[in-house]
Amino acid sequence: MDYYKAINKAIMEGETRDVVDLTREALAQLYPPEKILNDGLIQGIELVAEKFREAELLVPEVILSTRAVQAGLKTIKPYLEADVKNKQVRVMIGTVSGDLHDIGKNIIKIVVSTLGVEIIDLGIDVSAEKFVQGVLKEKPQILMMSALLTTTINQMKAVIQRLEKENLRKNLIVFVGGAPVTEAFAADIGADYYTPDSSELKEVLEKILKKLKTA
Ligand code: B12
Repeated sequence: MDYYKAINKAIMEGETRDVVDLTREALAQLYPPEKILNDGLIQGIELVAEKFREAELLVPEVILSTRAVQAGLKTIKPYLEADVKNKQVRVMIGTVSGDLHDIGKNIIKIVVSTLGVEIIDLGIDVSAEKFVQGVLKEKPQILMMSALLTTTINQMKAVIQRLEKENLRKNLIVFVGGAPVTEAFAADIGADYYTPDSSELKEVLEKILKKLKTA
């Protein structure tokens, strides 16, 4: 049985129970957790995104697929926990104000957690004020913002401007991402890094963590 394809299919059909069962079975049969995440879960929701774009799936179906993939992510998470320890590094993450999309953010969160850092998740629809208060309170070294709507990506700029105003920007490394975000946009709003997906993010972050450790 091709577990990856079976997980893809179960996500597309919005079958939460099947996604969880197939993920557990694949884990029990010692399929690599990273491959289950990438080729099973991420690939599955990307296929849903494609079908939604082509109007082959409707919002209620997408919501079922969202539930299914989130349950799969929850199942796989403990198997991706880090063996390296970078607990002295704190990463804060959130989806910007007006935006409720969190599948990508949650994937990023899981991948980042495999590097052993501490993660503080502010959730979805996070206002600039809430980001600023979060940074003040938790003092993360890294801030990650996600946005999926062309109408909400400008919130990232608003957050960066607020951080600058409060004098919190200088010692903070800011990552931005999400489907409508581009390298040029990230540079334009004054973010430090943009990566299109989680695998590239992991590489960039590994380098940053090394630097932070020696600093
Ligand atoms: C699932 C989905 C929903 C779900 C969200 C459920 C949830 N809990 O997230 C529901 C049904 C609720 C929804 C609602 C809406 N959605 Co919607 N949605 C999608 C859909 C189909 C998939 C998004 C997704 O999860 N992709 C899979 C994940 C894995 O990919 P990702 O999020 O891009 O994340 C990856 C990268 O971008 C990156 N990344 C993400 N964040 C970050 C952060 C950092 C720091 C980094 C480095 C990287 C990074 O890494 C991730 C992993 O590889 C997209 C279609 C699409 N093609 O993207 C539309 C889409 C984003 N939605 C859209 C719209 C318009 C809406 C609605 C306004 C209503 C509607 N008409 O559908 C509402 C808005 C609600 C709101 N206020 O936010 C549009 C946006 C258009 C635009 N140009 O702005 C899209 C593109 C669909 C379309 N073509 O019309 N949506």
